[in-house]
Amino acid sequence: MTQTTHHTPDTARQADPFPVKGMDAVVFAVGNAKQAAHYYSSAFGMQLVAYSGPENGSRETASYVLENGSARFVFTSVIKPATTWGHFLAQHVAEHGDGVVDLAIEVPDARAAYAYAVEHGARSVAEPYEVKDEHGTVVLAAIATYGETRHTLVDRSGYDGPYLPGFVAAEPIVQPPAHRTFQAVDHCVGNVELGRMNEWVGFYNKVMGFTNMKEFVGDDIATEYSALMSKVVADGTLKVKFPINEPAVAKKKSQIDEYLEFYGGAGVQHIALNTNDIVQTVRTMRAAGVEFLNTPDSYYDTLGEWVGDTRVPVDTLRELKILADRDEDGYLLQIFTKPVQDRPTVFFEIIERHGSMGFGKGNFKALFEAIEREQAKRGNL
Ligand code: TYF
Ligand code: FE
Repeated sequence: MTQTTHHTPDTARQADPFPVKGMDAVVFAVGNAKQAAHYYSSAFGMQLVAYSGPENGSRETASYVLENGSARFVFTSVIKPATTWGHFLAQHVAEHGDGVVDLAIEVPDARAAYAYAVEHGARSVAEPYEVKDEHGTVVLAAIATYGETRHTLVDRSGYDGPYLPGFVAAEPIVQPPAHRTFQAVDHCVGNVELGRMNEWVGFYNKVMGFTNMKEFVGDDIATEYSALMSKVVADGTLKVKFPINEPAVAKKKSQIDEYLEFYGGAGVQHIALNTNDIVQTVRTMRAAGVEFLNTPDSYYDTLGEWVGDTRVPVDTLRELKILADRDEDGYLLQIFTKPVQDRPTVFFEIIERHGSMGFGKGNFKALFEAIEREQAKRGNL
């Protein structure tokens, strides 16, 4: 199957060694998927679209599939002492708490993608296999990435059901908000152990042919205030973007060390979600009880001087604690939630892009200081 986009001529696409269509799903292993599905519906404004559990033949796990535009999250819990996949999920929750087990990527050919990845050094987690039901066939394969995280490679071109064969369609849990809170996954960030960032960047370079984006946090910023180093890899069309962070030895205890300690190793740190109206999204999510990081007034006192005009007046950014950044391509507006579970591990970012393909470099100081204030409250600074 061929696919064309406005950005990529057919010849370039054919030359792409590892073509991807985009993120397929972010799959979470959680202690209570039924309640997680409610939180992501009522607080994040997502819609339940599919379900798999004991009522339809899944004996050991219950899974809830939530969508918002093209963003798809899957929450899975184990419902009894289990074997194989169920055992892995139960162990994952016991070890890491609620967290991401799979950053699934949609590809035009899962067999070809898997073969390329394994040939280039990926560790196989699942050889290509087919699952089918009355809605059609999906081809799946999986490779390991950092920590206990995996990338399932999904070819769903032969399938027209609600998520995967074995899942049944489901209705929204609550009335969706009047304003759609977000519509796509922008990027998925991994935290890895001290000194291993370049190794994992190299992994994505080799295994998926991903290239490095220009934005990074180097030693200079790291020792000055961020206590982390970061590089971003992306596929040729920029539909899949994976920043990788490692702790830096700095003046303060790194937020990445705090994550690694409480998660029990490397794993997914944050998922960024695209919105067209961050003001409405933040109002909706705050009203539903989602907690965002605070930003001091001093940030807004000087913001206008360097960021210039944005769609949203500075006073509104100040009211809602939204950050802004500008580069040569345009600007972006962004905000970060506090961790969404008791462990100081996984959190979310809401991002509204206007031309900029960056990650908010201009905000790193304000952002990392806000994270450090939260770390200090937890006694981890
Ligand atoms: O994804 C990014 O790079 C931005 C900035 O611990 C960032 O969202 C980087 C590291 C971090 C929190 C945010
Ligand atoms: Fe981010």
